[in-house]
Amino acid sequence: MFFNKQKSAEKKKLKAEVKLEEQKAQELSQEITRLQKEKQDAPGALTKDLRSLEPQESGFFSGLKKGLAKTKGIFTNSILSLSSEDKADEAFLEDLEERLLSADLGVGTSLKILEHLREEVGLGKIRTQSQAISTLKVLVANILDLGSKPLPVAVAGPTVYLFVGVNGVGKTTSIGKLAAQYKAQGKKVLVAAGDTFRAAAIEQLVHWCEQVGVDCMAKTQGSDPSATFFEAATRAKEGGYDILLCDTSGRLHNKKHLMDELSKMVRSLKKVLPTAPHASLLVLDANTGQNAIAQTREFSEVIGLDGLIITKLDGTAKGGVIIGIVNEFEKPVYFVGVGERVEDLLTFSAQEFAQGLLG
Ligand SMILES: Nc1nc2c(ncn2[C@@H]2O[C@H](COP(=O)(O)OP(=O)(O)OP(=O)(O)O)[C@@H](O)[C@H]2O)c(=O)[nH]1
Ligand SMILES: [Mg+2]
Repeated sequence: MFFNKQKSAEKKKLKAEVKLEEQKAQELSQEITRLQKEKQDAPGALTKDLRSLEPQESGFFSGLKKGLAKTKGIFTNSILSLSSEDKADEAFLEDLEERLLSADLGVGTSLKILEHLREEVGLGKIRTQSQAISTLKVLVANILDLGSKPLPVAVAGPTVYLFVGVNGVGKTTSIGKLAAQYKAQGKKVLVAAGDTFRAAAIEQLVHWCEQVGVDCMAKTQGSDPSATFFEAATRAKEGGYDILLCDTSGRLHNKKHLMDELSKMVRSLKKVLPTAPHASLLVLDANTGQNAIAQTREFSEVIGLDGLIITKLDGTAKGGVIIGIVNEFEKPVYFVGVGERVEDLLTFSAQEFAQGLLG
């Protein structure tokens, strides 16, 4: 009897492992397609039409659903369609832990969750697998709520947001999407092109601003981004703008001189608007995995981050990285990117995210 039980637990575990491997293979092939597409798009990226600007059907929930589809895949199959009869035994908890690690929550966060679940199982508060999943949902929502607070706004004058992050994470695209949202709310928006390294970067931002219909403050390639921000802040203040969104060039978090440049940009904004930037937002690509932790730490040390934007959730099964980062840094996530279209930037909600992932 005992051996039969053990055998069936082993079988179950093996099956779950096979499923996980299949999931990983699928993910890899999708990543290859994505990289091929990015390469194809690169030269013409600036002229790429913002198909997105045409009104689309997808609302908030379908957006989140689409964005979380791949990560959710890790938890679906057996785990979210459990019968309330199934016992939350050790084999189940081990399987769950594997899945949390595959969704890239990170070792520390996965262990914290599992410790809590095991404790509740030990106390008899959790008996069945579906009870364990319900508790997991609450735990995830609670972690995501850590450090959550509203996006700061200026008491008077323009509100300034500074966007930072490593190369290619989606800073410029997120600014374009946000500019569209603020404009739709009737706000007067100015965007500053602080990525002066490449002419193409300035053109990309100008293109977004034209498509969205907001003003852009851009100087020539090679000019000092701090000077651009000084002029943009002056224009925002004198021109009665509500919002100033500042784009910066992608920089490696471990390159000291590039990181120091950010402090100079902040000082430059403060010369005109002493309380600016009202939020320094780190943009992270959800595909980055656990390296996002190192990026958050370094940027936080240099400019004291106020919050996070996590992009490209739609392209990854590793969306659980959000849970790991919030658990570690207790920084609010303000927006998530779920695609390339203008409406594919969603205001983050811990409850909805937990529900979308495990519901
Ligand atoms: N699928 C998907 N693609 C995204 C998302 N956000 C941005 N992208 C794409 O990612 C690529 C890079 O985006 P950018 O906005 O140029 O990134 P960046 O951080 O400004 O890059 P650098 O300025 O070079 O550092 C573009 O092809 C975007 O369309 C997202 O949420 N989902
Ligand atoms: Mg950019």
